[in-house]
Amino acid sequence: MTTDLTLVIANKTYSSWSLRPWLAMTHFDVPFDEIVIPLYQDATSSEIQKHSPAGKVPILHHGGITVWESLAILDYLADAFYDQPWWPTDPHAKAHARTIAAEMHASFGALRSAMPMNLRKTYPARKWADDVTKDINRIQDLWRGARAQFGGGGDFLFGDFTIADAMYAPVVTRFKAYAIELDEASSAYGDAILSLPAMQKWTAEAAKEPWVIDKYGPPDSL
Ligand SMILES: N[C@@H](CCC(=O)N[C@@H](CS)C(=O)NCC(=O)O)C(=O)O
Repeated sequence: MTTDLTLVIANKTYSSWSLRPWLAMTHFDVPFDEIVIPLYQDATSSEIQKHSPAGKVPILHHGGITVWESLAILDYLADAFYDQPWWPTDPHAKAHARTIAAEMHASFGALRSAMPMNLRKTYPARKWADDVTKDINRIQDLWRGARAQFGGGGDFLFGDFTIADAMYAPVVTRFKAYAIELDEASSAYGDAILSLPAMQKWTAEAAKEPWVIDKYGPPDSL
């Protein structure tokens, strides 16, 4: 397919930041071409630099416009394809959705470095350092709070799927892979994310990838 939108991403198995815009674009049926640049290869950095001097994926090209940073890409898409409900419409819900999406973008470093996303591996339950436990608890508080206040009509943080869900989807996969025990509302929310057809498509495509990053260990199936 050739479209005027190209999303540059990294391996679906490992690239949590790439998942965010890919998931929302696929969920909202926005047609796009994708370029996958595998991480930790000799040419990774030079290949990414061809698309953005910031040197990180995801990167979106739309005609002559280039956007990088996952949250900026999602916000750009919400403006460009305004006929789709990328954000909640109610102003209070939208303000909250933007806030918790930004919190995800800016925070949870302890959790992200302790639990790299790896869609082809599961790990036994273990005790986590205090800063990781703090992140796990904060995220569940955010999910429970959004669901209780704004989630009424659907399975997602603000009822229907929005950018806020796209931002937290990689965390859902981490909680599953690392056997994190969740409260009931967070567990149900995680199931809703994992059941999304777009999420299942990404996971199925990850399973077929040829690359293995040694430092993250062999896939479970090998
Ligand atoms: N804040 C950035 C983070 C992007 C990021 O860290 N991407 C990783 C892949 S998940 C990357 O491009 N790594 C390649 C490198 O650092 O060479 C965003 O939200 O897009």
